[in-house]
Amino acid sequence: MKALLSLLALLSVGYARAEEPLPVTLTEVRVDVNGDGLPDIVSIRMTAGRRTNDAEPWCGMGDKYEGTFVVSVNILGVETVTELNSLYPPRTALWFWAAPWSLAVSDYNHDGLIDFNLGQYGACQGWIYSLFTIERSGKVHLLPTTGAFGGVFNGDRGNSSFFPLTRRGFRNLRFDQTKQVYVEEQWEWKQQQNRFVVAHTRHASELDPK
Ligand SMILES: [Ca+2]
Ligand SMILES: [Ca+2]
Repeated sequence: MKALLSLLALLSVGYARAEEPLPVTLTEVRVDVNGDGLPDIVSIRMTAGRRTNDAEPWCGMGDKYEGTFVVSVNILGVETVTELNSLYPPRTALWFWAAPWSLAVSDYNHDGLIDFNLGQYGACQGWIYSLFTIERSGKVHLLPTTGAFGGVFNGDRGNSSFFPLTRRGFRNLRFDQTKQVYVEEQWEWKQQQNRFVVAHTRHASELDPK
């Protein structure tokens, strides 16, 4: 009996769990989006797809949601929904870790509108974070960068990462595989180019792994 249970447990790994009713809310944050002083609700939801425990041995293995996602912005009971997948460069699918997480909301480009970021697998050394902004109406747009896949490569490997703000943008830490050092990047928003660019870099040699 014990052997049978072990076999069943083994077989269940890598298969979709029991279906959860859609949409599934992955995370939700209260933040004032339209500047009226009242908190609004920003949610990330999966509208189609599955929850799966990926047992393949790679840096993206684990319990995750994979499929089609939206961001919902609820302002005084009025909901605006923006599809997320189409805001990304073409990919096979988006996925997010199933474990509880917080959406990193901040004003990364200092224009007074709330922004947030979402991470997707980049490499074992980090995830690629795309930045998005929320109009006062609740509509969401991508804030492109000059980085890989129009995002920011960061040593974090979570669904969303809090980038420390700087005077003109935000700070990011990534691992340079070629030079085997951590690099600190200062990202700034360039209005004329309509994207974030790296304004300064610094090798964070004191953080070199030894
Ligand atoms: Ca509000
Ligand atoms: Ca902003």
